[in-house]
Amino acid sequence: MIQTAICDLLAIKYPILQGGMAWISTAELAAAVSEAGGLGIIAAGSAPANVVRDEIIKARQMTDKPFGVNVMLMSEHAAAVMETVLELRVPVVTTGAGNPGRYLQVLKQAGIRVIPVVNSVSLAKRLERAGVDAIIAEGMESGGHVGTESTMVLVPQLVDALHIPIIAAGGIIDGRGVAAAFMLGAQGVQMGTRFLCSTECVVHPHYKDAVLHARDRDTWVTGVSTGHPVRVLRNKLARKFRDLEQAGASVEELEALGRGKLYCAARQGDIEFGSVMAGQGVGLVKKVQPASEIIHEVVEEAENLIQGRMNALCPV
Ligand code: TUI
Repeated sequence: MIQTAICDLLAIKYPILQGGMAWISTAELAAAVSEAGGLGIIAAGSAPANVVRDEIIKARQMTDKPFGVNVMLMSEHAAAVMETVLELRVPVVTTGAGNPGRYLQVLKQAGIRVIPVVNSVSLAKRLERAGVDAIIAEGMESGGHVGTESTMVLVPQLVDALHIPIIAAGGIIDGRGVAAAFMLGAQGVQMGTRFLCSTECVVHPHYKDAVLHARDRDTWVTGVSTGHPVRVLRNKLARKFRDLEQAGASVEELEALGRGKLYCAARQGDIEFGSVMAGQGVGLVKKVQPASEIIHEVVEEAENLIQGRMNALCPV
């Protein structure tokens, strides 16, 4: 059984977290993942607090297992969303796209587990000192807002530098990725892209099709010049963004081009002019299947690999 300190910390069966993807990770997906023994996560994204509140209430009607909320700190509603998770006593908060330092004390006092997503050792060390429960180490293979270090090098450096558990994210699609993350010292994994193609995921069917048809080199990172690099599937919007960036467009112009585009792709199904955020592992996603099947498949494969691969490679 792949059971680690993360299972005890979060009161879950398997150390598998589902990534909080804005406009995509709703109560339906989070509840399905939590029901299957992982940690489902509702993404607040840029939604107002009352929308997040409704999702939390809905998830509670669908599962009695623990789930989390991901707070996107760049959102203008981040502070109000934090108030909501405190009031509703959501057991786990993950944060992204910023430093959650100013919310830590009040979340911890309420008994909420706080797990920030980071992509550098220095910020992780500061957050450990400030009292976070674990760290999600997100490599640049991830979809959406990304850093520059890959999972392969980020995870072991964080494992060496910190004492709290590290959860690996970025490029993990199947049991091989989970087993590899454990070999790097991670005590859990977070997967986003694989869950895009779960039955319960409410993302538009065109988005799921785009993920299913994507191959190894089909993601690009756009927006490096704006200071907010984002990994997306290559499409007409990505090309336009790249051309404008190469032509030296201003940050304002580029940000205006990107605004609202994730919603266009995720909810309206515009996969040519919308922002189809997805990780580099898209080529490994082969079918739409229930979240519980994904979790059980991934866990079984990882367990078999961890037990058997070395015997197969080095028979005595
Ligand atoms: O947050 C993410 N991924 C995201 S958020 C998102 S919504 C969005 N939509 C349009 C444009 C931009 C974003 C889509 N994908 N991942 C977690 C993550 N957090 N990655 C990187 C960070 C991060 C960055 C800076 C964490 C902390 C940080 O701190 C800087 C500081 O203040 O020290």
